[in-house]
Amino acid sequence: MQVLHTSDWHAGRTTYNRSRAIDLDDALTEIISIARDVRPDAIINSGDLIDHSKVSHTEIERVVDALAELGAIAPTIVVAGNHDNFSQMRYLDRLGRVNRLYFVNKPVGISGDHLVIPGRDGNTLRVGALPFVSAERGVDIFDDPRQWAGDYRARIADLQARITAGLTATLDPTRELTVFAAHLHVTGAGLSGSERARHCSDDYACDPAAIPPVDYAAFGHIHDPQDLPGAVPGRYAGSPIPLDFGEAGQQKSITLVTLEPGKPTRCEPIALRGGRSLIRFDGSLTDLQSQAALIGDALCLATVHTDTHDPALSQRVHEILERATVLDVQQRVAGTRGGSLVVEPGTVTAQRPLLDSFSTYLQQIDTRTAPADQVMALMAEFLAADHEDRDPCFAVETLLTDDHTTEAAAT
Ligand SMILES: [Mn+2]
Repeated sequence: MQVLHTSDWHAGRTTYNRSRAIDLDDALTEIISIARDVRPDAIINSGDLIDHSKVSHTEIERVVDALAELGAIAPTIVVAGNHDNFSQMRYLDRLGRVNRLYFVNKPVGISGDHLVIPGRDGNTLRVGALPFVSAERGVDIFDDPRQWAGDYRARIADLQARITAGLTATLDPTRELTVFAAHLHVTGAGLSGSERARHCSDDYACDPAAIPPVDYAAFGHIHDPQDLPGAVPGRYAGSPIPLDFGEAGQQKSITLVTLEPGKPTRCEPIALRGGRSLIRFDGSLTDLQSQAALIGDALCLATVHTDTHDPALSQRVHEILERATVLDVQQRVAGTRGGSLVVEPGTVTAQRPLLDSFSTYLQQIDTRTAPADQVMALMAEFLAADHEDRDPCFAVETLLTDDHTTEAAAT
């Protein structure tokens, strides 16, 4: 049997505020065309279909179109990642099953509930799956929430052991093959720096020895395509495009897996174009001129060294790189101290000074439509949410969703 494994599409992703939709479109077109050529028995997407909870409907529509095309080629299984909207997965699953699309937002395979995919060669695939389990929200997944005390590694190992037991019960190894699909960070995997930092910390690192001993383990979460650490045959399929500069230069791919009872699994990465490249240029204007053709239509961060201050530098860079998307231009004047005026994401460590500066700024400009303390509270929540890598949460939002008829009647 053959399985095509892709992952981490991150629809709705932006890089330096620029949409990556055309890059993802290109990659999805390529993935669909590979799937048409290969005609696999199953397709697995191991999570992070969308980048965040507020992705536009247009971007979700693109993802749905691509999945519908894949579903027409072979049954397609999507396992929820840490960036996905778990509730959305629930209703997508109901609609999707009509079109051979399975959206998994809770562990599958513990109690004989694995997915069964018949192969054209007469063999059958049993698929167990483990979506991303957040340390905060995963509580209801475990038998006894009172035992959930933060030992993530042990809990995930236990879940994987139970999925293994379920998957291998009554298995006929002469005609049945097993696949385990998951969105997890396994200790020893090579990070790109563009994965959501909080969900790739040691708190979230799982034991490679705990991966179920299946014929193929289809993993998502890490963006650089690579073999799984440990002894089980498996891959991180990786993201189909470089999502950020941490992934610049990585050869993106999709993995074609060939499975045959009693034989070792064959994993073959098929290279993807990967959309436009991400390039950091560092040199003089003359260097830039000579490299312009090479930079082409890339998304480019340019650091340009000049002898004297050039106020029109940014314009010159844009003219030289007319096909590229110039994200940022930094000028380094000879003899002056280099230093970035731009605050790079992740470099702000102390939030307090930023809030203090904002307070000073507010005092200077004053507020018109809301009291200053309310504006400060909103800003504090924005900064805290950014620092903790979560969506901001405002008490006032509950007014939009809660039932306030009683209060309304009273006033
Ligand atoms: Mn991801």
